[in-house]
Amino acid sequence: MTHRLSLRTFFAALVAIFALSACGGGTSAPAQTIPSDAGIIVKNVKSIRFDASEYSAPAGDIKVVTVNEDTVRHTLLVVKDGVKVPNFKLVVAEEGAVDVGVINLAAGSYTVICDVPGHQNMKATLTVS
Ligand SMILES: [Cu+2]
Repeated sequence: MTHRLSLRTFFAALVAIFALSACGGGTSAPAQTIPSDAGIIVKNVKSIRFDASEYSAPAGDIKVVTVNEDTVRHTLLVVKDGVKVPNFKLVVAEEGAVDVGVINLAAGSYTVICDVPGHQNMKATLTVS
């Protein structure tokens, strides 16, 4: 009896979720938007590249925003002297997706990469000063 009720609750919740996502303003675009206090904005554009080869930001906590304007999944990692900055990875799974993360960087030269297999050409310089 309890099992049957919880199953019914589950399906009711599922229906509610579908109803909510269907009423999201008439488009299928994700709800996430680009924050106005972004430190750097990296756009993934067609085909399999970043929108710029160089980005820059002031040292300290940097709000990194990645936007997917491509049709495949992309990631964003920051590399210093060949070593990935730990615990920082942004993922934009599909077109229109936005991901945001804060990374604390000292002044220096970094590389922004996407680690999706086959995307090794996605590299840009990040100059922190
Ligand atoms: Cu990529």
